[in-house]
Amino acid sequence: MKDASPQPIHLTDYTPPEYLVDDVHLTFRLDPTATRVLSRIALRPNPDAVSKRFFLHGEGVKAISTKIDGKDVTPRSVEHGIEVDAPDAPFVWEAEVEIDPQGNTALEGLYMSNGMYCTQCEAEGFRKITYYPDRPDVMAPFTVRIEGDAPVLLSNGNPTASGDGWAEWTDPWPKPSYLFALVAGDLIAREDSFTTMSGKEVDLKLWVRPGDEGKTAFGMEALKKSMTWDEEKYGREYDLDIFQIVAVSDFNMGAMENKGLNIFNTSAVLCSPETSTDANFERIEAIIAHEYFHNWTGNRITCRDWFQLSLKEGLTVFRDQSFTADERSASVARISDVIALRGRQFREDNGPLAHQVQPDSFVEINNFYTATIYEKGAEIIRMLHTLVGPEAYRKALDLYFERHDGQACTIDDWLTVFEDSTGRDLSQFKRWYKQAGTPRLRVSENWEDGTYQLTFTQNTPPTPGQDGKDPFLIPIAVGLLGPNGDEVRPTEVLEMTEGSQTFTFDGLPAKPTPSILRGFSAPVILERDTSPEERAFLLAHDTDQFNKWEAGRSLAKEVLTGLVTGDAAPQAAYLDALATMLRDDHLDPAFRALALQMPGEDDMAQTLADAGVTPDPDRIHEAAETLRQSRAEYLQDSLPRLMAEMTVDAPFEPSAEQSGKRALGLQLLKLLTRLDGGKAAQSQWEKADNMTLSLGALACLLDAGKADGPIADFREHWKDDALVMDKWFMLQVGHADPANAVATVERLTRDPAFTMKNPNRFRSVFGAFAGHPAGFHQKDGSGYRLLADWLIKLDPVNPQITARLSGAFETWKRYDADRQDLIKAELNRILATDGLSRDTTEMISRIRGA
Ligand code: 0A1
Ligand code: ZN
Repeated sequence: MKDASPQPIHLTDYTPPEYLVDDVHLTFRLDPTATRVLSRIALRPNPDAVSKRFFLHGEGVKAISTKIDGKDVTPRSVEHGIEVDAPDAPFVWEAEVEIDPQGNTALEGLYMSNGMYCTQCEAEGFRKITYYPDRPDVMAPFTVRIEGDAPVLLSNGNPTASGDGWAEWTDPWPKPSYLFALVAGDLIAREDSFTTMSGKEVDLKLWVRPGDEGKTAFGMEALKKSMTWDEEKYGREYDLDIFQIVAVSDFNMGAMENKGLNIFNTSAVLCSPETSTDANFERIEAIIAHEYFHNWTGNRITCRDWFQLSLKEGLTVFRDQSFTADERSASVARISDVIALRGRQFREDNGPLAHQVQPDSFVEINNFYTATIYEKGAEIIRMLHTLVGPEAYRKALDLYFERHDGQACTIDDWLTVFEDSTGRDLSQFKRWYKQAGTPRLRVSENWEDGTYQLTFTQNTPPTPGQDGKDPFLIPIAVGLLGPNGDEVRPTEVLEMTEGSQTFTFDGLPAKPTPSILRGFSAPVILERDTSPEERAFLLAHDTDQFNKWEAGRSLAKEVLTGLVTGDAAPQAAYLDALATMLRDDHLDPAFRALALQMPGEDDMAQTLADAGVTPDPDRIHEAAETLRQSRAEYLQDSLPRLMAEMTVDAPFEPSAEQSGKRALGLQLLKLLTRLDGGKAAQSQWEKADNMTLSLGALACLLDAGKADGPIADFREHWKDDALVMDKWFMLQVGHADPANAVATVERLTRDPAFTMKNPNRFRSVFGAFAGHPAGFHQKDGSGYRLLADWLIKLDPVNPQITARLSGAFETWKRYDADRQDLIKAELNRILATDGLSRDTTEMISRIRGA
């Protein structure tokens, strides 16, 4: 519902809860349109409270009865809930309310997906289930009784009793309401077990809809690996008798870490070689790890309030990234993480949605599940890890768990733990949480009489509401290479604390070539005037895999910039360096695949904008096409041999090794398609026995304009598999010729399999459209109009997804005045929509600016 002017909430307004909860009993009498929720909650006044007001959140719930200590009471309706006169002593609150799961299309609270009941309570969904102090600093043990005719009835914790048509679950660990979960439906489980480090047996169950059992094996293995890893690397043991995962088709996000009962978007857990790509497998493994790791970083220690969101998310992303690095190739994982960081977080930090990792205020918390909170938050933890070193990091984490187990904490608590355990003063480091924007780090060098100096200057551009910024503490990992390519100084971490600072290296026989910001040791933009020869040298010799890749990437961007701004043909030196790298069979194929991957068109648009050039999406697209063609022609002779080397003969495994070969093989196939018009792709399409290779071949056939038959066959073959159909939609949008992109999207929205109600399906079309800059940024504004039309239609159905996808417009200030006018008109049209949700109102207003 439209709030006239949604009011922000401020971090500084935090006050402790007036009442604490000792115990929660819930009974659910399930019914698709009229579920009854009975609650019995034991409360007591909080001695630390500053007021005595008894307030309970509650939104869209119909009260049937409300009682205090057994006596009827009449609550007063206030914003977001109710107020009641309550004793200044412990008491029991009881309520019976009615809710409508079927009518809940926002997928927040209790809703129905594919005939099953499920919940999503983070951040503020519990208040749509019943009256409750729905804030993360109120933690309580829950007992839940579910009554319903579904064969499977689940909630958090351990099963404590059941009978015909009912089941009871008890979660002994005090938790905030956002971690509550309930699932009921016709489900079947893959079952397994895990013995923890202290010898306790834990039942593991992965619940799916009948028919999906064949897609659960990998997820279960990933879960067991995650449990082992958390014991080995962080000393964290699981703490209930059972751990369950449920796959749900309609879900706004990837997954949710509800205590003992994680709920997953089907796309984030279900996979099989026939239906899923290597990238799907890798993402699933990471998400399962992420949600499992939340059991300690999020659940046992949670957030005091939502301004502390990155306390659990940044840390848990860092943990899942470390897990992936350990399970797969560390350097490949790091490069992939940085590509994602730049693509999403740098983009956010550069535009109207830039915000602090710890914001000072927000309107709708759902709009703050962002790349900044998650990915930049993880970068901050990584810098801390770099600065203190792995042993001190582990000691600090031990102290964190010991000191704060069972508490709802702040980012300050976290930093204090590090200060206490390492003796370091982290007050300057804290600026990473409080200052938004991506620092630009300029570097210059000086070589004189055997002394080498690097001078760094940092500068962070203004972001909305924050003009001047103080210098950050930046860990800069540097190594030096000698003229023959040998490493003359191994990696050393320089700690930059000033706005401008010089570091000196003595005793070098010759002027070295620096390798700066190794491993991407800080989330900054490094600016350095350097020659293509030097970058080619680093691409050939750097021992740091990240910087080796980075050298190739910056060369490619330079070539693209030349093509966009001046028609300069790609230099042979660049192509030669690329070819040498590609043929180097000491290099992991996964690394080579990443090194061959083109810089994204959105990334190029930002790079040009940073250099003061107004980006033209069509020209960028054409430049990328030209570069691809040059690469294909230059590498022509190497392609057959390399492709043969990348063939996997063994049965499909989603391992790092096999997936690396397939990734490089597909990059090569793309090049070959430009030369053979799709012949090789057609043959791969016919032979492929796994989704990675079929989808890769189909993408090439689309590029070659030879996909009509295969697209129809694919649809027919996979029409009953929603996750594969999502790929079918996404691929056609992503590979549409820019001039046809709008028409392609329009056609796909008329496909009978398109629906607005399923977030995965909607995103597969409109997320892909927003991710295709040359298709979206039509000069006549038709792309903007189309997206705005659909956002307006989606908003009343699902405000969260609408708000999230409005981020497609966040880069609008980069573009020319005509495009800006067209976008602004669409932003205004969306904002003028009657009844626009608070989520979308906030996002579009922030994007548009004052
Ligand atoms: N905490 C989950 C992500 C999540 C966040 C919000 C949601 O609804 C608004 C749902 C899930 C995670 O980090 O995985
Ligand atoms: Zn998370």
